[in-house]
Order: sequence, then C-alpha cells, then structure tokens
Amino acid sequence: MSETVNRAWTMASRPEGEPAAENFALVESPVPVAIHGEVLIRTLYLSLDPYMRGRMRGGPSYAATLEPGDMMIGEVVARIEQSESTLYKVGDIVRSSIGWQEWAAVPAHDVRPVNPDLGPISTGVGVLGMPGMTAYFGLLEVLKPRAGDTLVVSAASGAVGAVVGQIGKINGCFVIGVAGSDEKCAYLIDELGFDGSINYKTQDVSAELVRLSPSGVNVYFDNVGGPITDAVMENLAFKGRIAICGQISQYNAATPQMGPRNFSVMTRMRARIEGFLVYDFELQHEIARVRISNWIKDGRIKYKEDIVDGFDNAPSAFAGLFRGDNFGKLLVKVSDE
Ligand code: NAP
Ligand code: FER
Repeated sequence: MSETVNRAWTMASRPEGEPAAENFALVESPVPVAIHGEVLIRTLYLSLDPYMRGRMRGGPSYAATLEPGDMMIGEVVARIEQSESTLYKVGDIVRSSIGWQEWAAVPAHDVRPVNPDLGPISTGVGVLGMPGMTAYFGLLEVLKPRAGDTLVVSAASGAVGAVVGQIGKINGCFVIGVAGSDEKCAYLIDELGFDGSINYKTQDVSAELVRLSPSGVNVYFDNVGGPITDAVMENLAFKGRIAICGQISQYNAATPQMGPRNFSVMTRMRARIEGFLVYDFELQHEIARVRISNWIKDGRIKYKEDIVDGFDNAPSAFAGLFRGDNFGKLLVKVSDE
C-alpha cells in the first residue's frame, strides 16, 4: 500500500443558508491499520445526499447531529484493502457509513457487501442503495398507487424521484414529474417514459397540473415541500394521498417557512399525508434491491449518475444539491475502481 495519508472532510462550522466552503475543513491523518475483526477499506465513491444538511443543522433528528469539528457523515462504496476478518477478502466491494473520508478501518460487521452482479458498484449507494430503497418503499408501501392513478413526484429527475416515477409507470400510473430545468423535464418524458413534466422555475405548477390531469392528483410523492407542494395540494383528487419523503426546499432555511395553509382540501377530499423514512423498511431492502436490479436489466428502469471527480470537490458538489446543479444521483469519485 503506497498511500499513507488519509483525508477527511469535517464540518468546520454550521452553515447559515446554503453550505459554503468555510463550513468545511479538510483534515489529514495516517491511513489506519485494521486489527482483529476489522477491515481496511478505501473509498471509491462517496454518496452526497440532502439529509446531510439536516445533520449539520443541529436540533431533533433520528440520528445524532454534527458538532463543529466532527467528520461529515455519509455512505461510501469502497474496496477492501486489508482484511482481518473471515467475512471479507481483499478486493471485495462493500458499502459503509464511514463518512466523508478516503480510508477507514472498521469492524467487518459495519460494512455491507455490494453485489456487482446486481449492477455497477456505484449503484450500491444510488438506484440499488438508499435512494432506490426510498423510492420503492415510499411509493409501494406508503402511497400504494393503483393502476390509472395520477402520480406526481417532485425533484423528479433526482436520485429518488426518477425511480419513483419509473416504478409508478411499471404499476400503471399516469406519471407527472416536477423538475427545475427544461433539460431535466425532457429527460423525464423522452428517456424515462413519464407522461408529463413541469418545469417549476418557468411554469405555473398548479395550472399545468390542471391541464395534464384534469381529474386531479391521486398520489403525490413529495421530495421538496414549499410552493410546489402547495400547488399539488390545490389539485388533490378524492382520497388523495401524499407521502412526505423530503422537503429539500426548506433545508437551508434558518426558520421553517409557514404553510401550506390549504388543509381544508384534506377534509374536502378525505385525503391523507404520511411521512416515512427509508429505514422503516430496512428488513425488506434486499428483496427490493433484487427487484430494482431486475427492472434495470429488463430495461424498465433507467438511472442517471452525476459523478463529480475528486475528493476535494465534495463540499461544492454537496452545495449544488440545493441549487439543482446535479442531474441524477450525486456521487464523488474518490479513487479508481
Ligand atoms: P436529488 O433529487 O438527486 O437532488 C436534489 C434535487 O432537489 C436537486 O437536484 C433539485 O432538482 C431539487 N431541489 C433543490 N432545491 C429545490 C427547491 N428549492 N425546490 C424544488 N426542488 C429543489 O436528491 P435525492 O437524494 O433524490 O433526495 C430527494 C429528496 O428525498 C430530498 O428531500 C431528500 O431529503 C429526500 N430523501 C428522503 C429519504 C427518507 O428516508 N425519507 C431518503 C432519501 C432522500 P431540480 O433541478 O429539479 O430543482
Ligand atoms: C432525508 C431527509 C430527512 C433522510 C432522512 C431524514 C435518509 C430524516 C430526518 C430526521 O429524522 O430528522 O433525506 O434520508
């Protein structure tokens, strides 16, 4: 092993608004050595995900918040470089929540195998990883759409949204995606087979929903919150269901925006709203991983990755999530496969 220096990104300070360069610091330490029961892993891909912004904020969460000086949290796809465990051998590909760093020595039970037969290894943190699982269970277990339902998904070209819409199509839904550029909207229709798309930056979302689905929205997979969600709520159909997956439009806000205030629609339409976390379905993830892999192999699910080259670029790429700079699942390529 020639490398001796491990690099890690820490949270230098809590961001105010959009994360900026000064909120991160790069720290160096020696590459660790695995001891009995551990594996030494080298990061190939670092997954950048919106939830990380919440962990930088402090306040209530399902998980501990970051304090200044703590390493940024996150999951990586990595290669085993040294194994002191019978569970893995050198060269095996795994994923592990080691944070934003290039190397780590961790107990073997803190890594999970990435099966290269299911898809390219980068998908282990994308369409076959946490975001894919989120789409699968949020749609099929929380929203439970029926064939013929109009399904609306926000952040539709992103890691979660693109999978939601395509599983919706597989299940016979009329799928409308909301996204932030004409290029993303064209991709939804031309590549992913969505029935309609709305560019929320240039179009009137509510008016477009009326035009595309005059009978209303049966199921809404909400990734963003804010004005887009207000517009979908205005157009809920009878017995409409909303799954709150995420509220990315609010993640950089110092104080939560008020709204929506149009909850009367919930009464009138006998509607439901339900939040969920991907971890609620952890025991069922393996079956979903195989099903999504099969859909990819059958050509029924396509996926797009936005791979930023170089560990140095992680903070700026992360900030881009909140501006819609990414087109597809955002990853940082840290070292060569
Ligand atoms: P992503 O969609 O790949 O990337 C984020 C996208 O959000 C951006 O590309 C941007 O696309 C859109 N966006 C950013 N700011 C926005 C705003 N102010 N208004 C509208 N859209 C905005 O990210 P992802 O990983 O798939 O995550 C999507 C959502 O799912 C996030 O809210 C995340 O927190 C949530 N999530 C929840 C769970 C769970 O367990 N509940 C798990 C994973 C993810 P545009 O160009 O289209 O604006
Ligand atoms: C996410 C947004 C929020 C996510 C998790 C959460 C795994 C959880 C928030 C909380 O418990 O406070 O994208 O992804």
